[in-house]
Order: sequence, then C-alpha cells, then structure tokens
Amino acid sequence: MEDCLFCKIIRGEIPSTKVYEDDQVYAFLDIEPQAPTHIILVPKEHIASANELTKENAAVVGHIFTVAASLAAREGFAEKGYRIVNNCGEDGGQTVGHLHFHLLAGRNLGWPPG
Ligand code: D5M
Repeated sequence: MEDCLFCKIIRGEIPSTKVYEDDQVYAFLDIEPQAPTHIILVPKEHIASANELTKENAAVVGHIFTVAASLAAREGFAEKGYRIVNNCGEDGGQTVGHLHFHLLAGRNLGWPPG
C-alpha cells in the first residue's frame, strides 16, 4: 500500500530498527516503547487489521506468533514471560492501519489493560 506507514517501513522508505525479517514477516523496535522490550511484528502483505483476516491470508498470524516466541526466547524472556498484543479498531487502540502484533517484555505487565 502506497501510503501505509508500516508498508513504508517494510520497503525501507522510513527508517526502523529491524530485529527480524523473512519472506513473510518484518519485526522492528517500537518507537514509543511501553516495556523494556517492545517489538512490532507485521506481515509483509498489507492487511489492514484483524477484521480483514480470511482463510486465505490468516496463516501468517501463526507464523508471526512463532517468530514472536523465538524473539522472546532470544531476548531471554521464555521463562519469565511476555505478552503478544493485537489492537483492532478505534476502541481496541489501533493507530496504524496495517495488522501488527506488539511483543512486550521485561517488566510485570498489568492486567486488565487500560
Ligand atoms: O500500535 C502502533 C504502534 O506503532 C505504536 O506503539 C507506535 C508504533 N510506531 C508508530 N510509528 C512508528 C515508527 N515509525 N517506527 C516504529 N514504531 C512506530 P497500535 O496498536 O496501532 O496503537
């Protein structure tokens, strides 16, 4: 998508601190970290939100979760724990219209979320 912020990051048109990339997924540090480790994982295919997931495109979500778990293990959080979050729509707190998952770790994360 021409004007999508995360598509621009994937294409390298906007700088990011990449922590992982493969043919389906791009992962980078969040610019406004909410925890000591805060990584954003996005499918390279433009999917606007969880609402746009279908049988045809949803396999990438499972892949993103395995990548997130690997990154959490790589950073040393497998045992202590971490959180993977998707915000969908206005009330869900989604501010960027490209499906993404937050990997948060490094502090005790409260529940319920705000
Ligand atoms: O999360 C969108 C997230 O994207 C939010 O935590 C800030 C982050 N963000 C926004 N712009 C950038 C850039 N340029 N680099 C890295 N991270 C960025 P949401 O769930 O939509 O609220």
